Amino acid sequence: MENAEIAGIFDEIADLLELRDENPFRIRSYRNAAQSIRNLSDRLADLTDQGHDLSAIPNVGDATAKKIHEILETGVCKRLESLRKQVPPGLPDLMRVPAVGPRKAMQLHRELNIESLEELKHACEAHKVRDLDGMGKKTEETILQGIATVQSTAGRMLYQEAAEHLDSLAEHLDTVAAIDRWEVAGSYRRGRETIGDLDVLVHAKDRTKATEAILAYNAIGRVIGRGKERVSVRLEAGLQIDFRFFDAAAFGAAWMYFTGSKAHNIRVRRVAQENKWKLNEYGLFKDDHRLAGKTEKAVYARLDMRWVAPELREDRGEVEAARQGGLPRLVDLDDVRGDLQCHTTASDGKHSIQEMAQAARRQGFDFLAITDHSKRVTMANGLDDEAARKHADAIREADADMKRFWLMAGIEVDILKRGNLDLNEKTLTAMDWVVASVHYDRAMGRKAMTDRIVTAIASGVIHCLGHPLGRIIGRREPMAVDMDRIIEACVDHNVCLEINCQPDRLDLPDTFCRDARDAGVTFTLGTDAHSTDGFRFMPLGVKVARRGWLRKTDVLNTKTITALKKALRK
Ligand code: DGT
Ligand code: CA
Ligand code: CA
Ligand code: ZN
Repeated sequence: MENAEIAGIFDEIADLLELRDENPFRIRSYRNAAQSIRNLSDRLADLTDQGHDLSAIPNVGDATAKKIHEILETGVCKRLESLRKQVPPGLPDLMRVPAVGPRKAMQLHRELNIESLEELKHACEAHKVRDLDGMGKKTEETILQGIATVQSTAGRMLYQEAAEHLDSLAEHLDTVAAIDRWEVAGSYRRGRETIGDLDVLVHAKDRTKATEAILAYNAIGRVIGRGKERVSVRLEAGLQIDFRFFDAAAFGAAWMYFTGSKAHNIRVRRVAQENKWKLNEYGLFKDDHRLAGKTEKAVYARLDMRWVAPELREDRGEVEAARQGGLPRLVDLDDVRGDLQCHTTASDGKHSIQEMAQAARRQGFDFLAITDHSKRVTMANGLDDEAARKHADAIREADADMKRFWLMAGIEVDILKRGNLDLNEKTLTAMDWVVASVHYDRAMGRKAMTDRIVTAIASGVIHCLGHPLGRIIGRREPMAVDMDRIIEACVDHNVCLEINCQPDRLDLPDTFCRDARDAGVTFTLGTDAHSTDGFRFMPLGVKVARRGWLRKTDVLNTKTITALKKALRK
């Protein structure tokens, strides 16, 4: 069982407790535990096997540790099972809709007998919801929008969660002697933010033996289909995995075909057709003669194309670029020298300045910006002017102790309702690094929200706009803004756009990165780490950057300390 599933159990317990209107502190503690577990870089199952004390994990007390052991041993949590019986089954689903909290969910159930997202959708469309106490036309519209958000990711999994499942699967596959080679393809290889299913290609001399070995994997819940060419399974956690067998002579063509995207494939196939050739998952063919197929490179090359990085294979102009030698040289994880957003115990982080700095250094970073919240974010214990300045002093003191490393005194300052900033100018100009973000009062029109953000960008005291669209994948819609105006303002005032690396944010999303890049915007990568484990999300941000066609020069984090200092003086 993976950490994400265990975290999911605690989140569900919290949801159910909320529906039952129980002690808010207890609810909070389950949520915090879920969050900590998601951020953990070690698998709970491994920690347990190695005899570690789980209650040493932040936000995991003795009672929670006991539940984790129970879940790992039995696969279920009794507390959850009994809570489930006390609440109508569809209600937790309703609560996944952004505008629907526990109180509204109960009310919808009580007064309209609604038990599922579908029923809620129908009720909204039939305008039955607007007449309920405390709701109205606006609520109804917001709920409908929220249902669309939830449904757009229904049946899909966050990239990071799929990555954890794949890591465990990889350990298993690597021990199977019958498998000569295996590779992952599909949306996962292209680095999409959510994954429908995993596609795995296998080369094995003895396919029967390989199939037996694959099916012995202990996280499999159900075998969906099994044949000579293919095995499909569903993990207990719900993720489907399609394994397909190919010979070495076709492996490259197959990898290309199943990496997709479908739209990319169709375009490449057209290039083949221009030559009266045929391209499929077995190779590139002239009549029955295979021209290429062993490697992707060979297939692309035979088509007179450069090899296209998987992240670009979305039919956004990459095929033309590959034919004309116009593909960008994409930024790489190895180019990244530091992290420009993280939190410490000064606001809502779990570790101290020193602990975060040491962890960043272990990660191989040369610099780290500590960017705790400002006071408006009361839930996170945000800092006021005085506290922010003192914190900056403490950061610089810690920095003085670290050789060849720059610990940057920074802040994540809140952008208030009218675009003014939550801390005064004197505080902000004294910082090495200022990220500005919207966290509250998100419900305003597109024009007003754009004005608000542009005002902050034009303040002359911020370096970077944090998580620009404020979306949470599958849970919260991106804010409605005029991205063109924001991009223009960023260029005019030399302000960066952040790519936030949190698995459920990945914000700015890839599709916007390219426009901003073309306009001349510089980007930053921020893991937004809230604990020392959080730095490991950097690769996710890099994937987004690559999908957005960004080069090394487009990303501020790739600079050396000296070059970064120079850039900031400008
Ligand atoms: P997902 O699983 O929804 O996150 O997205 P993908 O892209 O992994 O899609 P999936 O698993 O249905 O198929 C994997 C790849 O196989 C897909 O990206 C392209 C290729 N493929 C699947 N069906 C077709 C097809 O009908 N035509 C072409 N040209 N390619 C296909
Ligand atoms: Ca797939
Ligand atoms: Ca598939
Ligand atoms: Zn933030």
